[in-house]
Order: sequence, then structure tokens, then C-alpha cells
Amino acid sequence: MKIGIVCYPTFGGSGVVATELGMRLATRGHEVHFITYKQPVRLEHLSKNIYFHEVNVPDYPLFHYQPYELALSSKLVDMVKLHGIELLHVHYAIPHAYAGYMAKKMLEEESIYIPMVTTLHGTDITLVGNHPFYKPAVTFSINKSDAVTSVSDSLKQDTLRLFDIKNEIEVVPNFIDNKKTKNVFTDCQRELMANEDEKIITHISNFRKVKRIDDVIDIFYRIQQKVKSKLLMVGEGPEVISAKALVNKYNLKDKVVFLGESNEIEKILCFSDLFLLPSQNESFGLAALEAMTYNVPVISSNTGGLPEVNTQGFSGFLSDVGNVEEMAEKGIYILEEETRLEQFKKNAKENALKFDIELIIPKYESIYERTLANFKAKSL
Ligand code: GMT
Repeated sequence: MKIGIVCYPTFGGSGVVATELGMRLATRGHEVHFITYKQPVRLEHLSKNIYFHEVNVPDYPLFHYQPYELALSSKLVDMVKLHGIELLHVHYAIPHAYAGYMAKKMLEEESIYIPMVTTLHGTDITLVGNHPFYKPAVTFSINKSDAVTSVSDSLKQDTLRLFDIKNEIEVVPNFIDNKKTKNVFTDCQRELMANEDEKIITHISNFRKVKRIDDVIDIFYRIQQKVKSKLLMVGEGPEVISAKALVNKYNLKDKVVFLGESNEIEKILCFSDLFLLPSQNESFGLAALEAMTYNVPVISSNTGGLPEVNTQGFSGFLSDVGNVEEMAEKGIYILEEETRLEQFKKNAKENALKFDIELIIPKYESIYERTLANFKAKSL
């Protein structure tokens, strides 16, 4: 099948999922066209069956805001016509589902009919999409999609609660390629980051408010009083400044390392002992799943889709949002005893296997086939 994928190309989870999905579809013989404003960070562009088409938005002084949706929908029209793309899969409702629908309508004028699958990722529903400024457009584009998927049951329920949705929503969880982690690093080089007697605790995110970065520092502050440890903070975003201030306040400068955005996530997770994700909101928590595939147990909040990913008392622990006291206690419990830590590490990996890419990709393929068949039947 010829599939057009629209996504955000940056370090965010939705872009990562879209890119990994497209790359795997390409290895299964599909022709995959990524259409976005920059090459997605994880895209191995020079691969068979993969194409990247950049959306350019020329600067024009009259515009206070450059019209990206317009440029994207025009590019989609051109690419569908040029490459004979049969189906669009847009990731993140804003503005991708809206632009995709406009492209469909423009193509219809030329008697070209193409279905659109929309995948909801989280903040497009719970944070941004729900805002009154966007809500009518988001509702409209979800209802006009030919198929809709969400990355967790929790996100599906949020969508049904917050919007007036007439369409079916199918849950297709995020996934991970567990094979990629096999024997990648036999020697994790822990000594790069910590002394032999220190545990390594990690947080990876885009450092936005929703991630509750100050809670990460608060949890670590408590853990390091009981267990010798280092904290690795990976990612960039607005909350880095306040996190650094808190590190200074707690006098933790020698124990907390801010690594910024990194392309070495595999290496970092390989030598991590515990992962912290105390988010305010998390539709799925791909970062937690990535940690688990590298045998890293997770201390998280119990919000959104996190209970569908992190299993209480098995792959880690979940607490109410903001309960840093309990999160620290559970973290200490996992770290303080070596055999217990090893068991949690094994369990984390076992949990990750439930979300293996090989189990999830066929779900998307069957949605594509079904959507295309229904769409063709309707268009006749
Ligand atoms: O919050 C992020 O880290 C980025 C955001 C995105 O859209 O890129 O992530 C959302 O989508 C991910 C992939 O489906 C989910 O794993 C994240 O849980 C979700 N983030 C939130 O719901 C806050």
C-alpha cells in the first residue's frame, strides 16, 4: 500500500511513534511517504520504500502567523497526485487531521478519493485540543476522519468525554521494538556517569509543565538521602530553568546531570536503574515503555494511560500525581536491595514485551485495509 504519514518531526512521542511505524511498514513492503516540515529525528531516510517530502511555509510579512495548515494540505494534494498515495495517516489531531481533511476535499474536486486515518496522541485532546479556541475544529476533524485510533483506552475515554464524537475510536497502543535492545551494549559503561556504588536514576522528556519536572527533583532529593545515586535529566524545554534552580536549592549539583536532547537514549537507558515519570497527564507514556525495554523499572504517577503501561508492583510503582513522598519511598524500595532490583528489571522487560512492535504493526495494517475497503465501497 502507498501510505502518506503526517506527523511532528521533533523529539515528541507522537513523532517518534509515527516515524517508527512508517519505517517498519516500509520494511514490510509498503511505500511510505513522510510529509512534514522537517525530516523526523528518528527517520532513516535513505531506506528502501521511504520518502520524505518537506512542507515549506514561506515567510510573508503580512502574516502575523504563517499558514502551516494551508501549506501542508497543498503539499498533501500534490504528493497524493504525484505518488499515487492511497491512504493518509495523520498523527496528532492539530492541525494534521484538519489539514488532511482539506486535502481530501481538494482531491475530491479532481475525482481523487483517499481515506484518512487519524491517531490521537494525548495533548491534542487533553491539553491543547480541548481549548475552546480549537475544540470545534478538532471535533470536526475527528468526526470527518475515516478511521480514528487512540494510543490508550484512557485517551479514548477522555476523547469521548471531552468532545462530541460520532466516530468509532479504536485503541492501538504505542509500541517498542524489543529486538533493537538485544545486545546493543554489552558493556553499558556506567562509569561514565556514576561511581560503582551509585545507582543511576533517569528522567527523559520535553521538560514541559505537564511532566512535573520539579517532582522529579523532589523525588530524587529524597531517594539520594537513602540510596547513593545520580540523576540524569535528558531533554530540553521550558522547565529546565526551574529544575536547575531546585537542584541548586537542594545542593544537588554534583548528583544531577542535565544532558539536554540526546541521540544516545539507548546508551543512557542501558545504564539506568530507575526511571521517573511523575507527569500531571500522560495519555500513554512512551518514555516509560522505552525505559522498560531496557530493563529499567518505572516510578510514575497513575494518571491517564500510565496504568495501562506500568504495572503496579511489577514493572515499578504508580502513585497519585504530586505524591513525591510515596514515589520516593517506592523508588528506595526498588533500589535498596540488589536481588529485588534485578527482579524489577526483569519484570520491566517482560512488561515491555506486551507492546512489541511485531504485535502492534499488524493492527495498523488491518485498520488501513479495512478503512480502504470501506471507503472504496462507499465511494462506488
Ligand atoms: O508529551 C510528550 O512527551 C509529547 C507528546 C506528543 O504528542 O508528542 O506525547 C504524547 O504522545 C505520546 C505518543 O503517543 C504519548 O506516549 C505521551 O504520553 C503523550 N503525552 C501526553 O499525553 C502528555
